Amino acid sequence: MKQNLFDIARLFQIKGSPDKITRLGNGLINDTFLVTTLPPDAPDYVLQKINHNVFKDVDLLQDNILKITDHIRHCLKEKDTGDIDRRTLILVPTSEGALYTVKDGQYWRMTVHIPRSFTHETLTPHMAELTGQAFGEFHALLSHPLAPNLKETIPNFHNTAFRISQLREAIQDDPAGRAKSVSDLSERLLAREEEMTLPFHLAEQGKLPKRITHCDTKVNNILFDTDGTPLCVIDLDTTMPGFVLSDFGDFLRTAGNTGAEDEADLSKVAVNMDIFRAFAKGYVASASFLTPLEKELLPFGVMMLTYMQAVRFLTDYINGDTYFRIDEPEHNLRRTRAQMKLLEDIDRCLPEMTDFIKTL
Ligand code: GN1
Ligand code: MG
Repeated sequence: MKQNLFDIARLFQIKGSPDKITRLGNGLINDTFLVTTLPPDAPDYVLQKINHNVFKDVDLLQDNILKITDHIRHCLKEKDTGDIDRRTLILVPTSEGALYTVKDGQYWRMTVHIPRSFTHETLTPHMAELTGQAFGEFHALLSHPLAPNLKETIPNFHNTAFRISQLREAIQDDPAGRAKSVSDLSERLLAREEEMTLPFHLAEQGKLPKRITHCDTKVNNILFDTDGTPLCVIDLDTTMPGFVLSDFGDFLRTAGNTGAEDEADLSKVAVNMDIFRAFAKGYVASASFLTPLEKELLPFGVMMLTYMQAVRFLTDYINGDTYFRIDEPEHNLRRTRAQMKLLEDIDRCLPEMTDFIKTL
């Protein structure tokens, strides 16, 4: 495998020669590796095996990412922000000039590793406020009149009704014979269908706009500088039309949880209101485009994204773990329980979140 990775890395236009290749990050979909190179002053790279089962149209995927990063780079140049090469991803083409390569049926791509950048699983309130600002700016850049037109890399990705229909289908087909053992969980989730599809009805009535959103704003999908300031939004695979409440919610589902996404000890899982307030303050301050309804629905987003993630983890458990990477046999069930515990606490905190948003 190792030798193989070196061969794959050499298919791309890299400077220096690959020295070490190690696993990077903890994404649940793609396999990511850090390629360090020699001589030491040559750039390092991030090599990724794209999950082709999840991303069916890799041309579209890579084309979207190129459009997004080109647009962000262009805007940052205009604003004269400086340090541009650390503020947006740079795709590395193959020696044939392609944005990805296929070897033995596997899809691979590469980006330049951003020097002195780090991911964090937990943030201080100050970091959360700066991250809120950073996501507000990210949305603003992609709401810009010159922003690219992006197509959906995964159709219905954050469509709650679609995710619920996938859960129903899994229960019906029950391919792993697990549906009955988790019927208490699925019943609790299915009972909230109406409530959780609200934004889609508002959009149908023309009341809620779709904008370009990231659709995977987990706290570990943003890179921070050595001093803890946000540098660059990464994992752009699902950047596509959506509701801003999705991105707001998905960030707080992860950074605003006092426990881990897959926490086994449910007593550790709760809403961290300090992180909620800090992130909301930063986000609302920089997301100058928000309509009053979009702003009002931000706390709803925290609830909806946590709900949808519980539905998706439970669906995958019932289907026999075919979608998310698992590290142990009952991992998706553990994740489901942790998300459902968080959802309970979000229900409790929702009035407080709503009141706070009104003060901004
Ligand atoms: C996946 O790839 P990663 O780990 O950043 C998933 C997200 C989920 C997340 C849950 C394409 O994100 O939608 O919210 O896991 N990405 C895809 O941790 O399904
Ligand atoms: Mg990721």
